[in-house]
Amino acid sequence: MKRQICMLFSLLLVIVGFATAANAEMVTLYASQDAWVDSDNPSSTPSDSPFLSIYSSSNSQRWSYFQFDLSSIPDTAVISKARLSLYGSASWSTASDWTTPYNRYPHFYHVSDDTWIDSTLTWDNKGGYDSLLGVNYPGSAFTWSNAYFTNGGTDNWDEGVDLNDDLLSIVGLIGDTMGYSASYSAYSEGTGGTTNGPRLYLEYTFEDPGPGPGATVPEPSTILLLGIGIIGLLGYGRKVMG
Ligand SMILES: [Ca+2]
Ligand SMILES: [Ca+2]
Ligand SMILES: [Ca+2]
Repeated sequence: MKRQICMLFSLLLVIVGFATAANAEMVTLYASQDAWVDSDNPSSTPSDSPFLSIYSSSNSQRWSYFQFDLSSIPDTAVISKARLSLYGSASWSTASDWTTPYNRYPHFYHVSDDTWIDSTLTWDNKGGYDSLLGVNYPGSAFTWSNAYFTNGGTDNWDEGVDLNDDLLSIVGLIGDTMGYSASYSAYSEGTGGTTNGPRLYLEYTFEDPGPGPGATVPEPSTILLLGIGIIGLLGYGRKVMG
């Protein structure tokens, strides 16, 4: 009897594990528009062909804006993972300080105002930003690098709002370089398109995350459930065979 209960419990864990793992949908979205703005030329729209620019020094700033069309994702989806991926390279005025500090890397923030248009966006007419979504840690070689949204998901992003208005706007900037200059260039949607252009990788489920942090079942616990279940079944099988 004890063995049968054990086996039933193990089977249940396997089923729950598989169900949770199979639930996530993955999508790749390409930027529908992007643009950068320059504090040194506050009323003009710099060309983003081929590159977008994010730059900071003691007396000037460049910010890059991105927009993604979320209409393909159901309004009731719960985003479980998100990362903004860019193809570009970074440089800093002092090479020996490339690895630190954290502030010197491009930070990506959520922008509530979706009404901007990349052909007319300027430093003077740009909108503000609210929560930090993630930080990108690019190297000096031209390659892909990612800004993983906080905690792998969207703890700082009320995705319900953006899934309803169907647009996610993001700005990338380097807020504080502690007296050095820091620069990041990346392919724009206009030049890179679906080959090297900005993209957003999203993973979503339809689970209610429930109250409090960590209520969504994270991947490691799914694997753990599966693992415990399979070990339980193997153990039972061995006992029966022996
Ligand atoms: Ca553009
Ligand atoms: Ca929005
Ligand atoms: Ca929608």
